[in-house]
Amino acid sequence: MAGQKTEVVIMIPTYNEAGNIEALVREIMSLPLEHDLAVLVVDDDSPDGTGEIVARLAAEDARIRLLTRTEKRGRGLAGIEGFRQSLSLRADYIIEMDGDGSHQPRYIPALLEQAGRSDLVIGSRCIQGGKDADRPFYRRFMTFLARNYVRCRFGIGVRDVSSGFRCFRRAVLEKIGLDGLISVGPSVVLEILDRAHRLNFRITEVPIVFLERKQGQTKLTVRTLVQTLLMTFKFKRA
Ligand SMILES: Nc1nc2c(ncn2[C@@H]2O[C@H](COP(=O)(O)OP(=O)(O)O)[C@@H](O)[C@H]2O)c(=O)[nH]1
Ligand SMILES: [Mg+2]
Repeated sequence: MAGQKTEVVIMIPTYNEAGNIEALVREIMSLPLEHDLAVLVVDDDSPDGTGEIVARLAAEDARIRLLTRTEKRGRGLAGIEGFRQSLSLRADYIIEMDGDGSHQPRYIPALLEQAGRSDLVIGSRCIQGGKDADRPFYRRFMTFLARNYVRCRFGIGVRDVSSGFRCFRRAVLEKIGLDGLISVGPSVVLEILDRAHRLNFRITEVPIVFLERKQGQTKLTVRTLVQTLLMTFKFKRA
């Protein structure tokens, strides 16, 4: 990945996304961008064959990479390893996004554009122009409570604290200390935001319309949501 252009790595953690990943990766690779783009899929050895699909795509295009994890599974562990690898790929900007079709590649240019003016840009469902998927009332209510709880707990002005569609300047991931993160699961999204906020990085939001996942099932149950919130008590506040 040599050259003068800005290097962007799109990091996608996956578990059982065989029905979604190929279309997503192809759409990302066809974006008209000035930057040098690489896609890194971090798959936890999904039983549905997600890894095999990505390996096939990677064989066709050197800008597509697969990192297969076979140790302990988890959205958090996968994301942390993916960020580490992204840094070693010399990325200037690292974008994380879900592999289920909820996060649309068409917002990547807007995230990158805004990243010229701030350190961490969040794709936000909660600002003007943003929208969440049409979900059942109880699910939206849970999200509403969780989000506001986290905003109070962290004392943070960011609205969409739980968004996993975000663009980091390299320096953010270098300074937050990936090795010290304790999240195994989805709480990693909150833990990284908390650290970036406490290190006084400039955090801004750009609107995104979040779609319902295309195929397959969410791994987020009410139990995971509660576990995620409880994890915030364990984050190191040093
Ligand atoms: N590598 C890895 N990815 C995961 C794991 N759990 C979830 N993901 C991925 O993280 C993203 C978000 O997960 P999802 O189940 O859609 O959660 P939701 O969007 O909050 O309902 C998707 O791309 C998942 O495939 C995991 O244990 N390991
Ligand atoms: Mg999802």
